[in-house]
Amino acid sequence: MTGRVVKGIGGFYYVFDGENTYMGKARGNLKRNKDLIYVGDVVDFEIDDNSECIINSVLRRDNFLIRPPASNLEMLVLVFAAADPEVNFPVVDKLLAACEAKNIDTAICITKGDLVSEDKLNGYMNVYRAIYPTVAVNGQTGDGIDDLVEVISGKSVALAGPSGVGKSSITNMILGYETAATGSISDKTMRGRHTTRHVEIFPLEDGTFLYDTPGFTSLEMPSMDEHDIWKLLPEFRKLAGQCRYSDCMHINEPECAVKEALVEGEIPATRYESYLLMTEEVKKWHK
Ligand SMILES: Nc1nc2c(ncn2[C@@H]2O[C@H](COP(=O)(O)OP(=O)(O)OP(=O)(O)O)[C@@H](O)[C@H]2O)c(=O)[nH]1
Ligand SMILES: [Mg+2]
Ligand SMILES: [Zn+2]
Repeated sequence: MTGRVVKGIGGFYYVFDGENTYMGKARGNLKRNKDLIYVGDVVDFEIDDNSECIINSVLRRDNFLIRPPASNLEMLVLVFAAADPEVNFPVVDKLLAACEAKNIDTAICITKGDLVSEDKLNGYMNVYRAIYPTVAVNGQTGDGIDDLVEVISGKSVALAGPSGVGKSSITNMILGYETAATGSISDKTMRGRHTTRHVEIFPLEDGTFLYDTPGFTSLEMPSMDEHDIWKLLPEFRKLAGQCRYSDCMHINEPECAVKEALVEGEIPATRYESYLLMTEEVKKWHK
């Protein structure tokens, strides 16, 4: 049988075959390396006498991220809050860069607009709206959720971002009445815990596979050439070839189109600062 791994906890996996979800384990040869199965993997499995699944092999893993740990993503929605917690742009921009490196489409979802002025919320939206689909959603009232659903509909899409920004609230909101049946979210509420500890995929009626993922506070840059980092920022990439030097890193060079765009306000200061931090971090790796 063929199915999709929708959850994995301590060596147990949940596999969804389009109709039912089976709990079980992976074959010994797969288990030896505990990172060998990702939530999101399409797997070949069989059912044993106890109605438990045994995963035989991974059939498809088009892509994967280490943080959040998930595979076969068509889109990642970077969720961050306008306040509580305060936005950490370097972390946001690093995850966006990681998706660029892996060719995973991204969208931006900003929550908790109710906690800040309209100007402040718009300021956050303006950092990203020129480069990625950008929506504002209230995870408590559901305002804006339709805009998000429009962006993600039919895709394998992960909600990812810092802890406490409202990823699970949004997941609940999109699931609607189905939420109770899924168990894990109501479990969490019953225990009074609000932190998601495992990636979980919720298959929706319209073919969307919605991944709720645990929050994180930091991210490491992948090992890569420092000269290539600017290519992971779409608004920098757009200016390729317009600097005086063809190998311009957009830091200290004269007649740099990126720095001109920064001065003009076409490139947001936070994005440029994130770029400098990413470059510094990668340089440190190489020392
Ligand atoms: N004021 C306000 N609160 C919100 C909004 N969205 C979510 N919250 C609240 O923020 C808190 C955290 O929400 P969660 O959905 O658990 O956040 P999460 O991103 O899943 O967090 P982790 O699982 O730890 O990564 C909850 O108390 C929510 O009710 C919003 O738009 N406005
Ligand atoms: Mg959560
Ligand atoms: Zn330049």
